[in-house]
Amino acid sequence: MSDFLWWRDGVIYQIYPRSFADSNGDGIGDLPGITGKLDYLADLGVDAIWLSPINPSPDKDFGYDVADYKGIDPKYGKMADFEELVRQAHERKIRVILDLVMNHTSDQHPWFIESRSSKDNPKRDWYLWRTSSKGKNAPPNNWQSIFGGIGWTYDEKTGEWYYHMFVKEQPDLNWRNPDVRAEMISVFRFWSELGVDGFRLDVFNEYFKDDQYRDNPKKFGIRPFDQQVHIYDADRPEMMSVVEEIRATLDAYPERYAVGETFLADPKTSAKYCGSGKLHAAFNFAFIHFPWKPDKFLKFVLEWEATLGDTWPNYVLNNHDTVRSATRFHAPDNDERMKVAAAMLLTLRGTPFLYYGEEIGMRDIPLKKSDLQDPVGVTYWPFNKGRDGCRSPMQWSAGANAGFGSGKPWLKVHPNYVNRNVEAQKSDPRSILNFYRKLLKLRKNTPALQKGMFVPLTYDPQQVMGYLRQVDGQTVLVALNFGKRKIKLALGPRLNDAKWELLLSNKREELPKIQKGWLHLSGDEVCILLLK
Ligand code: TEU
Ligand code: CA
Repeated sequence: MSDFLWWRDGVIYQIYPRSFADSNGDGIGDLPGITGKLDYLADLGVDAIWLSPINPSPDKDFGYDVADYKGIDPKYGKMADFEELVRQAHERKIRVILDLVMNHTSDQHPWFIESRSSKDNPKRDWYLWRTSSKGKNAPPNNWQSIFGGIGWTYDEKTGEWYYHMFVKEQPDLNWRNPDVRAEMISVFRFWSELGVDGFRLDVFNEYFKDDQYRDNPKKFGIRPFDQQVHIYDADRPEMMSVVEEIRATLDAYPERYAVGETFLADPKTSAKYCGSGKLHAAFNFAFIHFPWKPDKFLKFVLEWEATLGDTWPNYVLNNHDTVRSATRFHAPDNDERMKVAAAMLLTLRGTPFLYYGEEIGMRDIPLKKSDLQDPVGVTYWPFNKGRDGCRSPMQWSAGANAGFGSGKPWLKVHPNYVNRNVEAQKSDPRSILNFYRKLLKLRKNTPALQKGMFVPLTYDPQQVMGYLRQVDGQTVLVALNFGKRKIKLALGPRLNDAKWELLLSNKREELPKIQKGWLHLSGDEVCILLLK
């Protein structure tokens, strides 16, 4: 297709670099490891990879505490390794997206080390320093850290508090300082010059906080963080002009892309930051919170489509902060349910984001307290076990360490790797991996599945979801049975006499029974049909 636009029509695959492939046996995934797997990714059929942060980081939040925005952490490789990764990815028509964490830095960033050194240091104003009327005995206001405890840390040396939405080793930057802003914009240019195609903006709508530092109003909630309405510590109006500046910066290069991670957001909030002159896309994480019930998904799709207007949607079932979908949906080991989930994600109108291992149906690793690495788990255990579960090493083979690398991995491998791994699934025509490959290929070759409008059909909200995708005279029907039992999907009178061709199913090789406007599906079945 001549008008193919990679971030709109393609599929984006998130890699958690620590856990993808370890080339030098130190137990930590790295850039040469990723480069070595590009053929695998090309064969899978993805159009772009998004790398969770690879900048130098003391890893208090595993890369989301950055100590140098223009460098590569030596544990992941050298700048030359990154350039080689970009070159080889581009050779395979795979775009590269970097994760920029600009709400906060590491407390080991030279800027913060300077900033905390004295009140009159030129970098003092680069962070959010405040005094409190109660001195060291009480923080300047009621803002909380989402990772637990109050959002302020008292600094003995200068007798002031600094603010951090996340752990205390992640001080928030002062985006009102023009030097901070200019420095951050230069980061976009730096990586764009190196050929980076897109950016994922970590908690971008959190960059500004209330300039008067007012207390958040109270509401009912379990954790102290949830007992507040976050009107003064997020989504401040000043953000809009930064969004515009980011877009203008990227538009100086061809086909660059920015997707924002909207913090604490409903669809409306995510949508307002997107569109022409603003971000290309912003995440909404609704899908991550739903049980395996079609009505929830369909209702959200309709709301998201309506809210976005002419902004292109995106859909996410998994990322590095969330229990994996196969675990969340209590998917049986045969993977048929996860094939239905895959078909939904890859046939809705919008950019699908896959998370490494999703394509082989990886599950969360079971965690003991002694396994914990993530600060969220450390704080909230056992009420919340944190995010280590979904970050375990990619399962490449049944060999040592699941083929991840020769050294002991930084996080344990899921014991199911013996059977659930890339190598085993490659040679099994019925595997979930091969189903993903077929889906991605079908999507690539079917304009209606990429660009087509989304037309929901009547549905049984408890079990089945059906919709059409239509563009330029091509109509594709997607029928998804979320249940274990066989069921009929009503196609409606307009499609009563339609003739169909089977494009893809996980349960059959020939057309399903279609009678008097009813399509018959077996349990856990996906059917994708082309209108003749
Ligand atoms: O996430 C922001 C965010 O909302 C999550 O941290 C969420 O609060 C958490 O997962 C609940 O358990 C982004 C990154 O995706 C995350 O990995 C970072 O830890 C965080 O920002 C700070 O940079
Ligand atoms: Ca390594």
